[in-house]
Amino acid sequence: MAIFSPGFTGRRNTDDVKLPPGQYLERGFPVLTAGPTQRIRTDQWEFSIVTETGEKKAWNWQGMLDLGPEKIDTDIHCVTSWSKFGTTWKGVSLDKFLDGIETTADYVMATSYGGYTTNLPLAEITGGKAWVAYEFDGKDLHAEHGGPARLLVPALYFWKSAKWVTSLRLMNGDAPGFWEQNGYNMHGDPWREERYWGQ
Ligand SMILES: Nc1nc2c(c(=O)[nH]1)N[C@H]1C(S)=C(S)[C@@H](COP(=O)(O)O)O[C@H]1N2
Ligand SMILES: [Mo]
Repeated sequence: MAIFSPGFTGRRNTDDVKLPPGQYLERGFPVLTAGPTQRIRTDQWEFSIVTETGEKKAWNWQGMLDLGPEKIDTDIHCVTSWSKFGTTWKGVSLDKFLDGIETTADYVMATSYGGYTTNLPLAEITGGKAWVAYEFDGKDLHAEHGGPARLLVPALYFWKSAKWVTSLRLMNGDAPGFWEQNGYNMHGDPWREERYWGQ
């Protein structure tokens, strides 16, 4: 049963419905990077998955494209409180990279060119929920935003979407990445407002 207080007039507009708690709507696309922008040429780019037993499977740029890209239309949410609606991307689902890889892991550590790391539950990046994205808004992804390719995990705060991603390491058990060692939440679900340690 719903309880309404006197004077309750409902939501102000549809934006509120799509905004996680504590977030505001951003029209621009802020750049947030710890450290320098990485500049990686697609002919030198590599993406790999390393299993918990040390087996490595790697793709070059063309190998990534050959897996079959798709278009993604999604909202994104940064822990610094901005959200952006209806962003459009092109990328390859992590399901396609993980297909055929034998693992009992339940977490992954994403690692980027430049050394940035972030940890994610495997369950949050499988089942059509995460991509290696290389186009934004119909154009090649700018280096500032993680081009030539970045992780895109829109169901979690955007620090989990590692820019210039180059590998996923499968792990039995969780371990903190860069921001997770510095006060950010191990999980980072914006709808549960998991911003920092202890939330
Ligand atoms: N490699 C790398 N990836 C990163 C970061 C970073 O500093 N280095 N910052 C994260 C954070 S905190 C955010 S909010 C988003 C910002 O992405 P944007 O600059 O494209 O908005 O990238 C995430 N991925
Ligand atoms: Mo962020």
